[in-house]
Amino acid sequence: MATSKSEGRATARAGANFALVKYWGKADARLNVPAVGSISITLDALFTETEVELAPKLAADELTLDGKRRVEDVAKISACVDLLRRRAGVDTRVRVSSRNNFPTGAGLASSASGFAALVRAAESALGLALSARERSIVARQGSGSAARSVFGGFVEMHAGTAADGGDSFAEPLLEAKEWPLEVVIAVTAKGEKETGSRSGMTRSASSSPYYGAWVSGQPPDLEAARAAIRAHDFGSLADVAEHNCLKMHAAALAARPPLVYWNGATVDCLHAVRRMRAAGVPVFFTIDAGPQLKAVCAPGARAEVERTLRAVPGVLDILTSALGAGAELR
Ligand code: 2P0
Repeated sequence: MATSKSEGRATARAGANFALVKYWGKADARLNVPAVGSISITLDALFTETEVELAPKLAADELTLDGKRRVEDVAKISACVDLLRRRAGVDTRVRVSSRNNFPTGAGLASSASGFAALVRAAESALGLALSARERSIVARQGSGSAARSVFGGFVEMHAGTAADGGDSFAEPLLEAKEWPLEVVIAVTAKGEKETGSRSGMTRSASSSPYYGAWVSGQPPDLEAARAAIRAHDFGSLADVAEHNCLKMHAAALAARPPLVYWNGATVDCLHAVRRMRAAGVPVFFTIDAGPQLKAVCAPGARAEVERTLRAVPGVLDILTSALGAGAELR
């Protein structure tokens, strides 16, 4: 692959992230401003690598994802790159080639790592130099969770209140090496999920009787998670993360039509994690808009958690990861 030094071309890598206090719902769909703040961890083993090349002869942007042309996703990519083209004062089209080293669209945060890598590479290809905060604001407009993958370790996304979304960005809370938690992901289904996050959260906001309670309950959860991370208090982080995850799913389940992201193996894994923690293993679960269960482990607990989840019927695969860095040029 080309390096960032070639003119008009750059490659960046960004890790996937998942939230411990979740983003679910939008305050402004056009600017993609979330209705609630969120707190996430960025992973090092699941990442997207994206090359952006200026292509003055093209009439429209081109996107290749995992080796396949994705015409249907070009509009989203173009809208995000447009924000950077406008800053650079150019309208040159780009050729984007992106690769995930994990399944795309299966609830493993491919849009988060994807847009974070895209923004980092496109910025450089266009000869811009953004601050990390500006990068996070641009990435948010591609995908809300991507604002967090700009940074590594533990990250907080602020919903913000400004009408232009100027204070809706992520920032780092704690570096990965300061508290090296590990992650075990139980893959319980492969292939792209039925209802994406974007339509799922929109449906929850418009039809779930629990959506208002979800939004108003977020500030205390953010405060509890922030305090637990600051204190490296695993038990408190486990309590608030599981509570917040189940509240998000309660709001989604109560939407019309309902959003049931779990399968039987997801629920069996949830019980397995709860049993382990009751027996003294430092682990907790979280689940996003898909059927995969993510187990977050204190240092030293990963091997046992991996062994236990691998034995749950219906678990097709196990992925493991440490926490990683933010979006970087290659
Ligand atoms: C999260 N999720 O905080 C939550 C929990 C899914 C469940 O952020 O519409 O793909 O592109 O801003 O970023 C997924 O939402 O949504 C997500 P858009 P995105 O990780």
